[in-house]
Amino acid sequence: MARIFRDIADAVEDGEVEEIKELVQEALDDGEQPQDIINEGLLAGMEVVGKYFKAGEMFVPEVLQSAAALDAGMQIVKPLLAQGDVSNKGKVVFCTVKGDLHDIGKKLCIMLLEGGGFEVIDIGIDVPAADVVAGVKEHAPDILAMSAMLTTTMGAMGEVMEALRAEGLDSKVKVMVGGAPLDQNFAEKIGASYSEDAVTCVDKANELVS
Ligand code: B12
Repeated sequence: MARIFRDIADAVEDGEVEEIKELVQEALDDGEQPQDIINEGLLAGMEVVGKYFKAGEMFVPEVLQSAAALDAGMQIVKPLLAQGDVSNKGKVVFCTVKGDLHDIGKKLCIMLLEGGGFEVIDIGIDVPAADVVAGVKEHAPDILAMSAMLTTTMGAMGEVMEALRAEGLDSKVKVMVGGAPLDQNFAEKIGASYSEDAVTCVDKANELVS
């Protein structure tokens, strides 16, 4: 791995917000691609954080600091990703479901969807089914995208699907779900589409609007 990517990953791990900004800028000045900076630097660092968190060697405040550093880096590459395609392929309403506060993956998906020409309305984290339905009514999106990172919050996606059916909205909006504990099987069971990461999320969104 290039030195600069390793430095970015280390800075995410250490939650160094200011250092991240300088390093990401340096990488861009050196001609590195935004996608590589995200995957090989920012997310590689977050992966290490995830391992420490799981092992009980890092705690919530430190993980949040790393998340803030990751976000600071993403903000710098974001405008470059959005430059690629200015066409409007469709509208997406995106949320993290009720009970779940994780939003880093959601933000990354949104960045790449916007870069891929979609208009995205982020209705937040910890969003109850009734508010998701209200968001769909208000914005009339082509796609509703939902994220869940906890096995205990996956079920909330099924509740949203039921609420959409009850309101007769299921035939009007395509639903796409994702997040680490999910898989294709789960998505099929609740009647939604699934993709596993931010890159395939854009492919799936393209497929759903075509
Ligand atoms: C950061 C983090 C936190 C932060 C969140 C900060 C934030 N603003 O998001 C904080 C510290 C708040 C946190 C809290 C908790 N967390 Co946490 N957290 C993580 C951690 C370390 C990283 C997640 C992350 O951001 N990854 C980076 C992003 C880019 O990846 P991603 O989220 O997976 O998203 C990608 C894909 O999943 C996909 N995707 C995501 N959403 C969607 C949506 C669609 C539509 C599509 C198509 C794709 C898609 O694309 C994304 C980009 O490629 C993970 C560990 C891990 N390895 O995942 C644990 C983890 C998710 N957390 C966990 C737990 C247990 C908790 C807590 C319960 C801990 C506690 N005891 O308090 C709380 C719960 C709080 C709550 N109610 O939500 C567990 C979940 C276990 C489980 N299976 O249920 C994990 C797996 C850690 C572990 N191994 O124990 N956490």
